[in-house]
Amino acid sequence: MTKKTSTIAKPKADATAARPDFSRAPVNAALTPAQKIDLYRTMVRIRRFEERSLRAYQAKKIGGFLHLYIGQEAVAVGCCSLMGKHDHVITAYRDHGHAIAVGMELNPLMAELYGKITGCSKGKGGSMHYFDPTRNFWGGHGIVGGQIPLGTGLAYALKYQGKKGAAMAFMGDGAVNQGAVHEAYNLAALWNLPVVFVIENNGYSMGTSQARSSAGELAKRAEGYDMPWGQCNGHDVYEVRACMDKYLTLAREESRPSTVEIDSYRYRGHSVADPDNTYRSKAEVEEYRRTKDPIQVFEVILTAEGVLTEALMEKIHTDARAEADTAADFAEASPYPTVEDIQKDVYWEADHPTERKSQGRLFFD
Ligand SMILES: Cc1ncc(C[n+]2csc(CCOP(=O)(O)OP(=O)(O)O)c2C)c(N)n1
Ligand SMILES: [Mg+2]
Repeated sequence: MTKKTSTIAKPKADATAARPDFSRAPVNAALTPAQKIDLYRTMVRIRRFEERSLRAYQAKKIGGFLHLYIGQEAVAVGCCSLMGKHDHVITAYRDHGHAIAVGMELNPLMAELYGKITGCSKGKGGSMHYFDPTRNFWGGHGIVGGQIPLGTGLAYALKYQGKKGAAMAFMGDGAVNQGAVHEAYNLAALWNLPVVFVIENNGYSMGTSQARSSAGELAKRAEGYDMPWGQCNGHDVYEVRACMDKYLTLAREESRPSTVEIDSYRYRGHSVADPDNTYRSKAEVEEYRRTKDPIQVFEVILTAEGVLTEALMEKIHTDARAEADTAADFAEASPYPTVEDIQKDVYWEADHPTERKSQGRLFFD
């Protein structure tokens, strides 16, 4: 194997600029050095996985959609790192970061992108439909805002079953304009459900900026439903954790819903097939990369804390690259689903014909 030169971007002047210090928030002060490195490693693994998947897409190994999360890693990692046994996560189609942050392995994730039977959804879901019920991860949904009523249902189940947990229902800034989101807000508030609605505000819904599509403060709409709400910067994983801890505790301890808007940015196009230069400038993207990249920001913080060294940083990136390459090899070597597999896992009734009680036709001929 050829030796790769390091591609770690050295922290630039602006990434090191003074920021509010969230390291002392109780939820961060309680972290061990190893746990802090784990947060950093998970962000790096997400990025390396996605960079590798982009190369596979460009090599025509992956079909369909591929919505990259690059630039937003601190949001999923910060939120999911707070999960307890009874906490649940549901999100939209930009789901790779959340899947890795809840602990899913890279092999079945990459295989899913390749449409292989070894994928986490047996190759039938693709990029937008990662699932892992064993890790309380409920997808991966393609209909904008469609996951929000489902996430509210996860919270309803927790309350119904008397479990002390919270559901985190993630959505983009574009999704807050969907009617279903408001129906979900209403029921969550009316029934005091333990859900945190997380708006990942990356500034754009496809090619439409927030300024061109949405009136007012997005999180503030929660006020109309008497729900508490908050906002935070999603470029600093410590800040995400400090903010989300408050609202998750409210959900778990008092069964109160809330809305949290997390400011973020995506560096890539809406999906890899979309042109990216028609609605924002290269300078804008570059400015975010230079000043707010979540991985670089955390590198600066952990280096100042004496937790991260240059050598360890290098090793984490090298290992993550190798892990992503291994996942691509695994996906390549895996078989496709067979024709017989196509109609499996679609309807419970079709997979359990002897127990079926419903009438009618399940599939078209
Ligand atoms: C109901 C519905 N309308 C339109 C679309 C097409 N569509 C896919 S993604 C998207 C933009 C959503 O933007 P946002 O919620 O900000 O999420 P982001 O892509 O930024 O993560 C649109 C309009 C869809 N998938 N579902
Ligand atoms: Mg958006």
